[in-house]
Amino acid sequence: MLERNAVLEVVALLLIQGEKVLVAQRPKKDRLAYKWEFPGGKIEKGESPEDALIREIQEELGVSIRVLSHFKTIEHLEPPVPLRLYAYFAQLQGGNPVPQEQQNIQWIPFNELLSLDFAPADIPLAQYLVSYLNTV
Ligand code: 523
Repeated sequence: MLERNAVLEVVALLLIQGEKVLVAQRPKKDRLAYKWEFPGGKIEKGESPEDALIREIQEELGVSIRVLSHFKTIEHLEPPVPLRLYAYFAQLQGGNPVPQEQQNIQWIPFNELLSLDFAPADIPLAQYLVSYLNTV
């Protein structure tokens, strides 16, 4: 049970292939219906962020990943769901992501990323990512 005012700890995947990055659209019944996000989900009790990301991506996209490095932690502390979003670069271990929970996914070119209608916490993350990608 989430405590009042507790901050939800969430992980997000930054998966890059060529000049594209993978994004997912939240399902329609959701509070953030149709918003785009970097795939991931809640860290469970006792789980490391890396393990949470591996588990979430297997559940949501049916693929295993290797976590490479932490990129940024975004604090989006506004109600109704204050959250801390830990974003990691990772690579696929084989296979291609296939949505397991009826969500839409797409590989979007870096230069189109900021035109997506992102969930609030993912907006600054996308901005940091584009800035970073422009320097490498
Ligand atoms: N976000 C978010 N951005 C983002 C993710 C992965 C999650 O803003 N990139 C938010 C959306 C929800 C909360 O974090 O408010 C939890 O994400 P969710 O619902 O994808 O976590 P799951 O998959 O662990 O949740 P269940 O479907 O309930 O298991």
